[in-house]
Amino acid sequence: MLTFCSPAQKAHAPARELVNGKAEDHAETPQRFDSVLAQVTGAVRAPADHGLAPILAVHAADYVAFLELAFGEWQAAGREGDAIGYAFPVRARRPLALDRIDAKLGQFGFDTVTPIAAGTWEAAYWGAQAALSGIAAIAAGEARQAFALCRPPGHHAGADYFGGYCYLNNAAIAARAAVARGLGPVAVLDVDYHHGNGTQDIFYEDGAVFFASIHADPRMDFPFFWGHADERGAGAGEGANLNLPLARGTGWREYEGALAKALEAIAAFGAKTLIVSYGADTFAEDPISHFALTTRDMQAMGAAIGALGLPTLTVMEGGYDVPALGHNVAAFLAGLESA
Ligand code: SP5
Ligand code: ZN
Repeated sequence: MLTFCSPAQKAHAPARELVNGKAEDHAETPQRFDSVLAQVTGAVRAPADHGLAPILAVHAADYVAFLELAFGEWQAAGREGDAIGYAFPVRARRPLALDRIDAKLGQFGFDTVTPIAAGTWEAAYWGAQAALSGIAAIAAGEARQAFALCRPPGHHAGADYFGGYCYLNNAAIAARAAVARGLGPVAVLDVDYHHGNGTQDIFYEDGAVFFASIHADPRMDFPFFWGHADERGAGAGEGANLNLPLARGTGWREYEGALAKALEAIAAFGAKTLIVSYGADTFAEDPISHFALTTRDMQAMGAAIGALGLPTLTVMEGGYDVPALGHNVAAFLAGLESA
């Protein structure tokens, strides 16, 4: 599988996340990148620089400027360590042009597990470029399938917010670029353990991109406030959003049924290009998640998705069992290629 990634993506290395009332070692580490890179087969290419325009086609300009400058402002405020907000506006208070870094961290972030560190912007930028390069390769007919080894992940980031270890929504940036290149209609299939709330929000009223997500029931798991089955899209996007929440403990037998429903809906939508937000945190041994898939199940998942026969870009999302991560990704990609 043709793979795109840049070593700059390892520049993001947040120390801790505040979760369950504790400061814990951050789960989304640079070692994840090495684990995956060690197992991919086929050519590995550095991403081309497509610039900010395709990022700004998804994300708000003030949000992107914030991301780029936040760590410097944090340091200028005399702070040590990574930037983390501590006060959040309840249900979108009126827009206020506040300058203080802590106000901006609250305005643009929605949790305390997503610090902005010294290399965050650089890593997120090059991850987005990797996804864009994958779409460029598919558009040019160089490859029918490609893999963007994005890190940090992207699917929890919305048009103007970060969270869930995500800053730029790589899958959404790739999807919008695919539409712009005439590769639509596009479907995004999100198989990370967590609901892809950012991707859902970005395309909620957009009929050009179908979003389907299979994830842990948000009544029990992050991100809680999105991912419920009754969220079906709105306006021009009504009916183009499909959430398939599953109970903790789900294994392949139940997962396979949900996957079949998602694939059927994507085919019915008439998608011509598929973007898969692939998270390996559905793995039984994942340290922060609660499904029960095996490495072999990852291959079956890939094969089922590959059977759609669509040009497909796989974008890396979560997966926190670092030693197993590369093997799970490789199994998924092998399944995808086998179809
Ligand atoms: C991309 C992605 O998979 N983001 C997941 C973000 C979920 N973060 C909050 C989950 C907290 C679970 N608690 C475990 C603490 C381990 N240090
Ligand atoms: Zn996840």
